Amino acid sequence: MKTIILLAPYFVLLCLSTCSVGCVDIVSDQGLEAAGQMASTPVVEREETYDMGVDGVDGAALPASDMRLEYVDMNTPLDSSSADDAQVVSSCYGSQVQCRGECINVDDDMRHCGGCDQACIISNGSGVCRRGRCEIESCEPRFFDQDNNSQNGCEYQDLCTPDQTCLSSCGSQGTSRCSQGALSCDPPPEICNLKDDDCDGQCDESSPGLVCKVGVHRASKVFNMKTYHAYSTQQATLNNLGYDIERRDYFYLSQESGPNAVSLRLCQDQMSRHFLSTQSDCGINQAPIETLGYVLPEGGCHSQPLYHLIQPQTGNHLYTIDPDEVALAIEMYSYVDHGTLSFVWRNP
Ligand SMILES: [Ca+2]
Ligand SMILES: [Ca+2]
Repeated sequence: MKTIILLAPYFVLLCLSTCSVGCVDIVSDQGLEAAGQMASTPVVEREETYDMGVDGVDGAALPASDMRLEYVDMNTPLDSSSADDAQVVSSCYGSQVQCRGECINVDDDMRHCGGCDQACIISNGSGVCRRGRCEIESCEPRFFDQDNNSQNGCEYQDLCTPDQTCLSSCGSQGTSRCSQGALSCDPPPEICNLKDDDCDGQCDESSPGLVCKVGVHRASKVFNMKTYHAYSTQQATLNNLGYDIERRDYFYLSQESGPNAVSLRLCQDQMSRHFLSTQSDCGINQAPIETLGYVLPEGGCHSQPLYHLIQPQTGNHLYTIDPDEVALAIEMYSYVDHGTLSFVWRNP
């Protein structure tokens, strides 16, 4: 079975006899083309299912010599404007199709993208018709296409507000940033404050243009066959007190104060022995020789203990960051452990 259209001779004859205005001659090929170009002129008078070789359903099938057969796409509604516009009978060339009386390349036409009357419109943005598909060209400010679906256009609206104060992942005060509608908090640059500001896991780390810590030299001298120690950030201070540098930059102090930080001072007792103290009067009601820097009595900021030992016979004060040296001083040189003075840093 094949669906075909029968053009009854009586309609042809009617046309032939009355053609003047608004009617075309469809007997000739030229007439068919003209019919296709006139959207309002009906080409099909009636249609029916025709079984070749058998009389019509109503028994009034006409001889082949008396009828005109026209095959059309039955998926296209005959009474719709687009169907009229996209008739098989067309004068358009190549891949163009006829839409509303115009020959259109539906591959790149914004009004007829991929087919007649399929306008390329992108919600909250602008589109472009490529190869018959309507694609997103750009989104309006603060709108984004997050699901890569052009059907719903730029569906996501960015409600994020940039350049606002926010809390970074390491607790510092950062600045809000918006990326594709997502809010994030950029940490600030590192500064000297005994905290990790840039969230890199390092506290007051040195970088070009930033030095937060100062090295403390360990010096010693021998007097009456006995060894004494002193500590200072200034080699000149130690030399003036009669000491020689034993370990340069043995440990580090912060140059800037911060939460829970206290000053570390170089002091001297009545017997001219030198020691370190976090007290402003050195704990002996004496003014310190100098303030060296800042330490953390409770630790933090990747600091480590500064151990304090005293040799009872000489009264020498020994400070070390090495637990092995603590054990050696006690075992070999009879030092007495005075615990942890405070917390300092091994590296700048
Ligand atoms: Ca840091
Ligand atoms: Ca810092």
